[in-house]
Amino acid sequence: MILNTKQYINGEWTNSTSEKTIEVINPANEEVLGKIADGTKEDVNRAVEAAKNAFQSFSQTPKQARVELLENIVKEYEKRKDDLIKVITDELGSPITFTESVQYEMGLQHFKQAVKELKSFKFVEDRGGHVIQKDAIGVSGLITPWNFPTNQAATKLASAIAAGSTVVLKPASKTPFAAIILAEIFDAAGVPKGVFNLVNGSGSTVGDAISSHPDIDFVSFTGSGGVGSNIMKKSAEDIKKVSLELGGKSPMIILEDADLKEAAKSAIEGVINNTGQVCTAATRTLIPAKLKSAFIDEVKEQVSHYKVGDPYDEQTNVGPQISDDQWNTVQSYIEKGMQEGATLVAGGLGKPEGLDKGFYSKITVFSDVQNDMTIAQEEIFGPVMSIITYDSIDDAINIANDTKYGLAGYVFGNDSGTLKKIASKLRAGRITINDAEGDFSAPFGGFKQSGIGREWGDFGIEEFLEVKSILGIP
Ligand code: TAP
Repeated sequence: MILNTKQYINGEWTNSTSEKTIEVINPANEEVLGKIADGTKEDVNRAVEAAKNAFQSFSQTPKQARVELLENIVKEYEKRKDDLIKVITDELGSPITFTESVQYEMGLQHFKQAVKELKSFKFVEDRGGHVIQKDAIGVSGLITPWNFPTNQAATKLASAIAAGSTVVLKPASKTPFAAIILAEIFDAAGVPKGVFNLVNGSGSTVGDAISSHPDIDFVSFTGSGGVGSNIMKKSAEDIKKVSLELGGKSPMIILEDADLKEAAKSAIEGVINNTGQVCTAATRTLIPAKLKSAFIDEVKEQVSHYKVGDPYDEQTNVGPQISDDQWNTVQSYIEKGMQEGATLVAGGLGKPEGLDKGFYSKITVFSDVQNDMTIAQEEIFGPVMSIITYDSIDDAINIANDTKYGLAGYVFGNDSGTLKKIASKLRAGRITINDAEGDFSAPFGGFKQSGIGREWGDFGIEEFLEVKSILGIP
């Protein structure tokens, strides 16, 4: 059992002002994995004070010093590879191969990318009549979800350090142990006292105290829309800047000339990766009406080869949901899909055979989904695919855009003109054509209710900066 009930404040592991603890459950076996502090408002106050004091000097450090600091973080992160992979697999239940290739790797890439960006980033620019100077925004509160324990924190932390902002991080209380290792990494990398502070505890206490603290200048949040909206309201009291990375209901448009086998593989992986607990998951699969039965046959055949089960088995593709609550949520959406008249093609209610212990769902595929059904409109955060048919390209674009979200969109096909037209008309922050490789310099964030602001690369750094114009320099 992992017992770490301390907070990392001002460069030291200190006791929380509360003796209460929160239990962390391993979702693959339902056993208690460890305990963390159930932090308090007072803990947040201490962390903010440390971050505020550190800001005075950290915001003025030369760019080269921050490049070197980020390079040290990269080195220390790589040294902790095995620990991070184990802890993420245990606390999140993500399959070991996915933990290594995606969970571990994405966290690392954000720090590496920040080094690259920072080297060429211009904090001062002479524009003729005036000079633009970009200053670190101040103290930032970072509130992160459980679905990518290092990636979600790393994108914010790397940008904050690059910009010269000091931070208070509150990770999800379901997956706090990867964040504790991040604190150890920052400590070992020589991050100055007070620049990085970690406060564990519940969202309703610690998260709320961050959103309403008058000395926090910026809250960068990733998670659910409801909490995001709440954070905005709290931050409005003293006009704090917020950035919100919220949910999605992203479409994958498969065109008539697409390779159906490849497209089906990508569509399945788009809903099962990380057990469907991905904000950019391609949960609505849009297929030409005339290809419907061929596509369903292909999906049915392929889906039977994917394995749900023990995260430590290298053959496993899909682990458990994060919690019993999340499992119940997924079940209720599957039930709703059946009630509203969608056709169940694979999976369905209940746990897969032989997996009674652990929060495992079946990989579930629905066809005959209408875009106004609940399963096509709401974020499920489970391995559930909704197949929707379309009649023309314009019809596909309309269906794709007909949701309150706008985080991502995916297009599969061969005609460059059609692909470009669709990419330009989708109202979403990230469009991926034909399984293009990820790019950590490309901005990430949503249109509509998927959020406000952008993370990753230089756009991510800009979020942690204020712009000052200086006129009349002699
Ligand atoms: P949230 O409740 O939004 O949790 C995200 C973060 O916000 C966690 O650190 C949480 O702390 C904190 N938080 C909770 N209440 C807060 C408050 N009042 N003020 C400030 N911070 C607060 O997400 P969830 O309940 O874990 O997941 C629910 C649904 O959100 C999922 O089913 C999914 O649809 C969506 N979700 C989206 C994303 C992305 S990437 N967009 C990620 C996760 C979940 P605690 O962990 O201590 O509660």
